[in-house]
Amino acid sequence: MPTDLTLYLAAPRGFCAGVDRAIKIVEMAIEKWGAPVYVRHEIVHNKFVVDGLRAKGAVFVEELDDCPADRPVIFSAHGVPKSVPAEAARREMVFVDATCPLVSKVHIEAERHHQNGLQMVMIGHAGHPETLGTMGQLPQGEVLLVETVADVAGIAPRDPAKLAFITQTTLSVDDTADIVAALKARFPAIIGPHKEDICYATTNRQEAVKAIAPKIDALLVIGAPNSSNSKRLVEVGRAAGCGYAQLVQRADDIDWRALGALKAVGVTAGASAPEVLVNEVIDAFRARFDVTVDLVETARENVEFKVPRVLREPA
Ligand code: 0CH
Ligand code: SF4
Repeated sequence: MPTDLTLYLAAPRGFCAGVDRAIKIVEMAIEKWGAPVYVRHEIVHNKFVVDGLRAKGAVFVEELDDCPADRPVIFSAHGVPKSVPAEAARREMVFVDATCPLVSKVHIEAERHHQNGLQMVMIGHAGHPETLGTMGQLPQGEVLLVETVADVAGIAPRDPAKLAFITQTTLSVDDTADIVAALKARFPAIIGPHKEDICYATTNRQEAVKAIAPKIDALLVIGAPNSSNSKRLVEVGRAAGCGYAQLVQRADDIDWRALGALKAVGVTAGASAPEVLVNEVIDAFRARFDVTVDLVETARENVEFKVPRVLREPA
């Protein structure tokens, strides 16, 4: 006789508007120009998505240098340094930028502050493609990176009175608030967005995790190990008191022994994780428990982004 288990399913979870658009861009580019279409970096950080597009004719590379000049190339949702489209134009390549419009908005913010003579502080993760892309909008030395509250004490701006901050879009809302507070304490004149640049999707997914955390014995976040927003959901779950919170790429990754005897489990998915993997995880629980699914919806999303015009026009 299987034991009863309540599975709290967070909503919103999974694909955001930027991911949806980026995947559509690759699919439409293959339809328009035929295979192969090159993609610089994983279009979004999910192996399942990448493998699916590869099967349709996408070729994933890390650098533009790895693409032949006579095939179209797409830039990933995370954004690229300015040097990348510049180089593609120099090589006379056909390129489509799948950078999420909410990441591009941060690029524009950085540019505007720079034109107003301000040096930038970026709150983000070193080496992450979005951080590299956003910092790469401005000349070297114009963007100082901070990852933690402790980093704030270590930066040496040219003129502390002429500073602005920007952030990665997929950070922890609470950790970022602490870093912003530290920046404002050390540099009272610093200018920034109203709160930070964390996007609606990141914010909503974290809120939904906070809502289910008090009800559950364990939290599973479906997402990839290189997915910033997915990893943040695990941290948010732990910070909200969930003793066991794990990132899993799909059902096969679930460590049933570590989960132990459960009465209630929480399931969510990062912005780059497809719903088919959520269903796979739910089915894996159904195979072991008598599951009741309880949807906990903390927000409704209706954001949609159009694909670039070049893909809406006939070939
Ligand atoms: O969360 P990150 O930025 O690592 O990226 P992802 O997992 O591919 O999710 C989509 C977000 C893309 C840029 O904001
Ligand atoms: Fe855009 Fe936010 Fe999705 Fe990133 S997580 S692609 S910024 S909507």
